[in-house]
Amino acid sequence: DYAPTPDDKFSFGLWTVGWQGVDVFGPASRSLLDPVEATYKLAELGAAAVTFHDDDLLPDEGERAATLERFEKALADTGLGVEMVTTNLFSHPVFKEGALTANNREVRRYALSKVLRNIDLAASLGARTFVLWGGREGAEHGASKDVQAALDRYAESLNLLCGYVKEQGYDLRFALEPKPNEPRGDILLPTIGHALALISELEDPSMVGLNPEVGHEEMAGLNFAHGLSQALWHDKLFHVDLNGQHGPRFDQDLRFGAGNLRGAFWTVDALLGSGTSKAYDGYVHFDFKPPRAEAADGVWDSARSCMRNYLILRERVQAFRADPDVAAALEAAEVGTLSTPTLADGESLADLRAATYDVEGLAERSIGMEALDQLALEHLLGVR
Ligand code: 3MF
Ligand code: MG
Ligand code: MG
Ligand code: MG
Repeated sequence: DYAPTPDDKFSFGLWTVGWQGVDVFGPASRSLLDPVEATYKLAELGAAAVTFHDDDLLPDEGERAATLERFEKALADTGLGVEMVTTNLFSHPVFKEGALTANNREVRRYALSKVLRNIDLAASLGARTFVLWGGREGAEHGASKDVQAALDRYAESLNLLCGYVKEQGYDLRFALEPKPNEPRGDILLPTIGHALALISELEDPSMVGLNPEVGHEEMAGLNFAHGLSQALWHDKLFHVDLNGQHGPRFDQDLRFGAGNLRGAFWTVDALLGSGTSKAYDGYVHFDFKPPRAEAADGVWDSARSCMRNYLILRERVQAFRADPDVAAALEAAEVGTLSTPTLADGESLADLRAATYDVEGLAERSIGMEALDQLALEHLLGVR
């Protein structure tokens, strides 16, 4: 019956169900949801963990200790964990022109101090992943940002943060979350590929990976499942933000399964290791926004559906991968053959050049990929 259990490792950002519907054209449409109440409710729905930005849980400095105490009681009462913590470096106007890569040095120092404080909090709550989404790290104007200097500062910050985590002996890794635009006109590290490239330039690349989000890649017209597979190939899929998106437009943050449903099928397939490859074994984290039009009941319907849709899609994907007709179609499409090295053991490039190739025959060969894709579609539609 697609009922989630803690073994499914579903996790929710407290900011998701807590979103009050404030958008560019109007104020809140829903009243404030107490994050501690939300924690109890998410446990009741079947989640295994929650995540939060400092400002989601602890917006009020004066009530910090009391709120943390209530929150830790909720975790103890429900058995929920805190698997990831992140810092809000985008809402306060102090970050209007960037945080870790702001032109203004005082802003950069303040941003770093805010992250350090929350790393301590993350470690004290047992979180193993610290996500950094640089929503304000970017520009609207050409000359306003020296991109290479900004990347120097991004790398500097990450190196300092990794050094701090090691010095403290925390069991914590960083996950960068790419996004192409919104709120800035152009955000730095716009895609999975850009973020991977930056990580390879760090002092200790092993401590930094990715937190890719469905909608962020699809806003740029990219194939999310391919992005996940490449991140897995680099051993960099530290975390994931699942949601839904209808093609290139504003960041919709639909519930998982809404929007690009075929993309969602391949997303689950990629997370499960696409049949034979490296799989993701972290938390299945949802970063969505219950639509502004919904009232409180709709918020919980939306959260419930994220998990239900994941479980339905997981069942469809597993049925697809277990189907003997699919195995035959994969073989006809030579999918498995791609795992064979192009140059054989002991063979030289001279051998390869000296060989003869039936170019016309190869050009005319059948590839059978429409048949394979139709099988996937029929599994997705539930008719097989
Ligand atoms: C914005 C996002 C962010 C990040 C979050 C975690 C508010 O589009 O996706 O959610 O996921 O800041 O770092
Ligand atoms: Mg997002
Ligand atoms: Mg989004
Ligand atoms: Mg996100």
